[in-house]
Order: sequence, then C-alpha cells, then structure tokens
Amino acid sequence: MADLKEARVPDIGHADVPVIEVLVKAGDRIEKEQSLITLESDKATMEVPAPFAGTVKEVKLKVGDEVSEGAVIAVIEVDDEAVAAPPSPAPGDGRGEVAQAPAAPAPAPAAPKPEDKPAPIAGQGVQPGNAPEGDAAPSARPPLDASIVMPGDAPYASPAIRAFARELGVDIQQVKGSGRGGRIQRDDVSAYVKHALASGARPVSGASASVGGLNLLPWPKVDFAKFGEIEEKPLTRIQKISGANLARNWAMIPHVTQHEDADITEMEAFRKKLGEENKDLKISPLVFQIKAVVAALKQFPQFNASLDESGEKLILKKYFHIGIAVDTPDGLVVPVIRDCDKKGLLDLARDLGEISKKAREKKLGPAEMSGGCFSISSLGGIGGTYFTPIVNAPEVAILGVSKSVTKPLWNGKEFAPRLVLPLSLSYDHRVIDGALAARFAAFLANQLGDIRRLLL
Ligand code: CAO
Repeated sequence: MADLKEARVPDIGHADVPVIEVLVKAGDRIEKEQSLITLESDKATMEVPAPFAGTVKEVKLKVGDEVSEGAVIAVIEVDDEAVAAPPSPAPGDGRGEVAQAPAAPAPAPAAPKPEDKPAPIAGQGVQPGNAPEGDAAPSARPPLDASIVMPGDAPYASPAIRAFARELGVDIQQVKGSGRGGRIQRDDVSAYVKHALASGARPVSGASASVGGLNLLPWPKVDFAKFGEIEEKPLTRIQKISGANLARNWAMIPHVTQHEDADITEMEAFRKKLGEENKDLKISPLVFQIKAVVAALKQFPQFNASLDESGEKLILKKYFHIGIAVDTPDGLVVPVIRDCDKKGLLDLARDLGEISKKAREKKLGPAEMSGGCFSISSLGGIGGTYFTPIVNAPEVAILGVSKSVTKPLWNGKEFAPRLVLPLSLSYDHRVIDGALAARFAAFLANQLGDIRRLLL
C-alpha cells in the first residue's frame, strides 16, 4: 500500500530562507529529485529536490514563507518501490544548482528527530565550469555553502531554466533576469531568443559564443520625458540587423585602425578625364579605391581571409569580392561587387551605380550582400578626415575613406599643392599584425598615388 511521507527542507546552511517558487501542486505526479521549491538566500538560489517519487497530496509552503532545515514542504504519497529504495543523490550540472536529493525524512506526522532529519545537500562540484555531467555521487555531504554553489557574479537561474536555455542553445550568461534580484525566468530566455532571432544574431552557447561573459551593466533606464519634450521613433529593420552585427563585431574583434594619406592628384585628374569621356557613367573615386584594394589583397593575402568559427583556422580566399557600405534612408547596407579583379574601371563604375541604386530602392537580395572579402566605407562625399570603420565580420579588415583635401606637400625641393585622400584601415588584430597593416596601408596609398601602376 502507498505510504504518506513528508518532504522536508534539508540542511541548507542558512535559517529563514525565503521560498521564491513553489514548483509543484497537490495532485502532481513527481519523480524522485524533481524540484519542489526554490529558495533564495542573499547569496544563492537553490532548488530543493523531491527525496522520493510519488503523488503530491498537499503542499505545505507558499511563496514568501521563510524556511529553515526540517520545514515540511509537501506531503507525498510515495510509490511502493520508492519507500524501499535508498536515496541516490545526483550532482547538479551547472552553477547555482543543487541537485542532490536529501535522504528520506521521518514519516509524517512525527516531528523530526535528529536522526530523521534530511541529509544536507552537498555543495561541491558545482563551481563554474567544473560541474560533473555524470552521476557519481560524493559519499560525504557537508552542508551547502551557498557562496560556492552560486558565486556572486553567476546569473541566477534554476536548473530547469538552465536546462531550457541549454536546449535552445542559449548562453545563460547573456540573458538578463527580470525576476526578483535579477533571477532569470523562462520568459527571459524566450525573450532573449526572440530578440536574437529578430536581430539576426545567433543565440549560441559554447565555444563559438565566447563573447559571453562580458558581464556588461544593463542598459541605463532613463525617463527622458522628465527632462523635456521627446518623440519615440522605432529603429528600422535594417538598423536593427546592422546594429546587432556592428555590436557583435565591435565586441568580438580587437580593432586597430591604421591611418594613411594617399596623394591622389594624378588619379583625380585621370578620373575627371575618364568622366568626360563617359558622360553616361558616374566615375566615382571609389572605383579606383576598389582597384587599389584588389591589388593590395593580392599582395597581402592575409587581408583576403576569414577566421573560421572555431577561431583556429584562417580561410584564405582566391576570389576578390568587395563590399561597399551604402548609406540608405533606412540605414547602412553592404552590397558586394563580385570578381573585382576581373573588372575594369568602367565595369566597376557600372556595378557601383547599380548596387547603390538597388540599395536605396531596397531591392537588394541577400545574395547580393554576401560573400564579401573586404569592405570599403566611403564618407568622402560627405566630409571628415579620419574615422574608425568597424570590421565587417567574418572579414578581417575594412577601409574607411574620407574626403580628399588639397594640402601643401614637400616634394624634396618645395611645398606643392597636392590632393590628399585620408585612409583609415581597421583590422582584426587577431589575424593581422600592426606592421602588416602599415605595409598594406602604405601599399594602398602607393597604388592610388601611381595611376599607371593601378591600371596595370
Ligand atoms: N573625396 C572627395 N570627394 C569625394 C570622395 C572623396 N573621398 N568620394 C566621393 N567624392 C565625391 C564624388 O565624386 C561626388 O562628387 P560629384 O557629385 O562631383 O561627382 C560626391 O562626392 C558624392 O559622392 P557619393 O557619395 O554620392 O558617391 P560615391 O560614388 O563616392 O559613393 C556610396 C557611393 C554608395 C559609397 C555613397 O553614396 C555612400 O553611401 N556613402 C556612405 C557610406 C557610409 O555610410 N559609410 C559609413 C559606414 S559606417 O556607418
């Protein structure tokens, strides 16, 4: 015949710990070690597992109750075999988890005697990163040390929520908790995934998500209306997508920007001449920059490369597809001009005209924005001197171009007026050394400064 037993709070190392979740109700069928309640001390959250399988007859606690060792959580009609079976504690699999089952408590309704009290929960083996996956159980069970189980900087989340996050491939460190004391709830994980999908980012965990653990402060919450009149304007879809990509690239890539000047006096004279001969075509300075970049990529193949997902291999590309940042009313897009090494200045001018028009008319397809090897971001038509473009991952470098200005340059005998183009080369320092970047930038400036070489 089935037996009624009480599940009690084990030795948790603290007294008067608040119950923040009751995870079962009367009538629930529960498995041994299934979590019954969640407790939260000032240092830790911990779930108390069922000492035996059975059916919950009555729950004796509610959220907000403060409990100590021995408090009755629930009365459980215990399965026959569970009564006979010895407790088999199992280690948890993550931070903040307490997955060891307390030993069977004294039968109801007797008050707990010292020898009947639930066994303490072991706290070892659950520090960050060393949680065992198997089911080997420690024989001794020292009282729970909450600070070991739940280090202060680890996210608050129950084992069930951690399991849920793992199932979805979410790095729990990335999720902001909305529960009491920043506790992560199921809805927080779902909201994180929804946001990641909407923004084009991947809710990854594991090695490829090593950006996890930045431990950034939450975004400041400010009631701007308190300070004056405001208007709300939702971000466009493009802004959301490019914003998420830019944020990831800025956070994950160690950027360095190398500045250089190119004397483009001759190039500009040639460009004007070419424009007069081809009035139906806009010959942008950008087409010369694309040519120069292709020459530099051939000379320095490390720039025409991408790190693979593991970050341990460099993929060197034998093709030359160049991405061009285009400013549109809805935000920044980066269409790609393919096989730039096989195209002349006029072909490139035609392609550039087409992609910028398509970009501004929102007619670019995903295929036209993928496969780039290196990007150019030109603000030359607007102004400014130098800036720091953000590398367009998985590319390893990007060229920022600013507005050319006439400057006096020393030619060995005198100062002469020359048209100078400011270049800003940002690169991924994991892949490219500073010396190599300086050589690349100098080579680029030489190419732009020597029109004959560029046209070869
Ligand atoms: N120095 C001086 N003048 C320049 C120049 C430079 N480096 N680059 C272009 N110009 C001139 C052009 O020749 C053109 O002059 P004309 O009207 O006399 O022909 C004028 O500036 C305007 O050029 P443009 O910007 O319209 O065209 P473009 O071919 O040079 O560039 C494109 C095309 C698509 C790159 C550009 O329109 C664009 O969108 N740039 C912004 C890119 C951007 O936002 N980057 C930032 C990314 S990070 O947020």
